[in-house]
Amino acid sequence: MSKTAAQVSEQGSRNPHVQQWVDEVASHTQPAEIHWCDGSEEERERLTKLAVDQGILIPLDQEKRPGCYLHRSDPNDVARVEHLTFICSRKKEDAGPTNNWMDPKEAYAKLGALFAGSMKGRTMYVIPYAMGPIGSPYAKIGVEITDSVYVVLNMRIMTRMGQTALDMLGDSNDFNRGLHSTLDLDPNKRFICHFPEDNTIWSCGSGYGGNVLLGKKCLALRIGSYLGKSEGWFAEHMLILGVENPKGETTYVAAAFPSACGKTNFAMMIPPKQFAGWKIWTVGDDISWMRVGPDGRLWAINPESGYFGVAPGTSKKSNPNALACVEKNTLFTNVGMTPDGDVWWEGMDGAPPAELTDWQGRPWKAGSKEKAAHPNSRFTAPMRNNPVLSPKANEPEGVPISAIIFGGRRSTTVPLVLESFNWAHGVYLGATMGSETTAAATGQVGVVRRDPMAMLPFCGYDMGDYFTHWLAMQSRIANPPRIFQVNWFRQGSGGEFLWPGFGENMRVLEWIVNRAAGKAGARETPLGWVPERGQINLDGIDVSEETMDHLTEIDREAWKKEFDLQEELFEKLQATMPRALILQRELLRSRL
Ligand code: GTP
Ligand code: SPV
Ligand code: MN
Repeated sequence: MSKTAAQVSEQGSRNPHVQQWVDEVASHTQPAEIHWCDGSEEERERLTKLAVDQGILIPLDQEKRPGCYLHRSDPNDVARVEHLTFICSRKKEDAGPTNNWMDPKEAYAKLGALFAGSMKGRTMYVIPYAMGPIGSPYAKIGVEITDSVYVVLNMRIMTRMGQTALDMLGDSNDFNRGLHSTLDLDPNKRFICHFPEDNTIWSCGSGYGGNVLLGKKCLALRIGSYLGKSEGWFAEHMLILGVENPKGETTYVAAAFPSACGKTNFAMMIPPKQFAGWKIWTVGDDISWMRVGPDGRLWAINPESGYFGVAPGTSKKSNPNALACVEKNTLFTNVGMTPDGDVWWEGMDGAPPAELTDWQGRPWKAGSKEKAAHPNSRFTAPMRNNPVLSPKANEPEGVPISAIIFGGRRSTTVPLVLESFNWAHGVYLGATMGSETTAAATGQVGVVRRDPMAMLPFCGYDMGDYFTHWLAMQSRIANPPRIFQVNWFRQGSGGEFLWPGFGENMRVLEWIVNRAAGKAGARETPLGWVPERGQINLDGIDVSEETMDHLTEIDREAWKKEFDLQEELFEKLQATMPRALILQRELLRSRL
């Protein structure tokens, strides 16, 4: 462990490009030592012990939760920071009006000054990783340099990390260069910068997941979407699941819901007992990379290998498979801890324990007004723990997608489910999607904002150009998936959810896969096709046909207001908004 930086570095990667870059970064950040991550079990054990010794990880009861640890982040560093996230394209227009932009020269200078000497006395970790199954023609390689052992241990779960990724890279110079330094967690020195033209990410001043696990939102979505545009594919904030029917036929679906709006839950749901013989298989819970296959269909891979999931609300009732995922080898961030070394969060089964340690390490008592777990507390769990992991999750070619679903969190206006009239209309539905903000990003929670295709915080280039890309792909997809919109979050007058959600979403999904197979009836409305009365199986749930009518109703007055709210997005993006979407808007106006 006490070798000099140069010695250790020499034994590391033989890839000359990685080597040269690591040397450059080391001479700039001046770490005490350099550790090349090999991804081995021995390495995990050693680094975990180190993290425990340094107080970065707290061991949980190893009998109850083998291999599980708790991490408490700095209370000012618990979510993504959209206002400190920048797209540093050479031209400002290329970032577009929905992204923060910084001149790349300025960004390199500003962050370069913060990185100078920032790893003095610390270990610099070099993490080679693959996004996508090893050997997949669609996978991409990244190398993240970080001074955080927490990042290393999380990346080990979330990506295929270590020697295997270096082997896949070979001598190529085609890899993402990601640099992260924790600094002193001063929010004034927190910047998440993306340089799409350089395939580079620089992140400093944070230790929170989405800001620092650079393979995830930074590479797989922001840089990925930019690459997707130039190379002709999609990088999307979508879960991927397989729905198996009682005949054993599996249909694959991809769904984009904004952060903390139900992707993990939907991706691993258990169908209700009325759906005997139906099964859901998880391919991915957050990100989908999709390409056109030789058969003219859209094929999707999940670039990740773990789940960085929202803890609060996860229970035996809502998501038993997620609970199974976190039984072992899981890192918990900012949840509560019970006196016997287990975890707890709001919305878990049963009554809260009388006493706890809260997410900030303070004593907490049942009945306290403060939350024991932070609303954006998370678990990092390996996907192999998932009892319903799809047998295709590691398939290099991915799975063929038959339906794409867009969904937001809307307490009013937006119906439970509808199907678009065609591809361009489906793109319009995704593009104009609104959703109430959540705790996944810092800022006000619960305000409706436009979140096109759940990609507002994650599109690495101009959003109007992104819509153009979606429209242009149609001509390349001979057998396109059908496009749907859903809303699980409509509320009644007392603020209660009208739709039971979670596993019961299977009832809506059944209609969707049947429609995608051309097998279910529908009624035309100004917004799209909706299920006819009786088309959604309501056996065994307490949802009356009247509530169902309300859930699928289209209130023209509310929709006129919604139509005006969408105008803001069209105005903001007027420079590049594709004509086809302006036409869709005109068509909707006339239908309304
Ligand atoms: P990210 O990891 O942030 O991208 O989020 P996600 O989309 O995977 O969100 P997740 O599935 O973790 O859901 C987050 C929140 O939505 C939790 O509080 C859930 O309880 C709630 N939720 C999920 N599905 C449903 C549903 O069908 N109905 C209702 N009412 N709430 C739901
Ligand atoms: C999200 O916020 O959409 C997440 C969590 O999936 S993070 O990785 O922090 O972005
Ligand atoms: Mn997400």
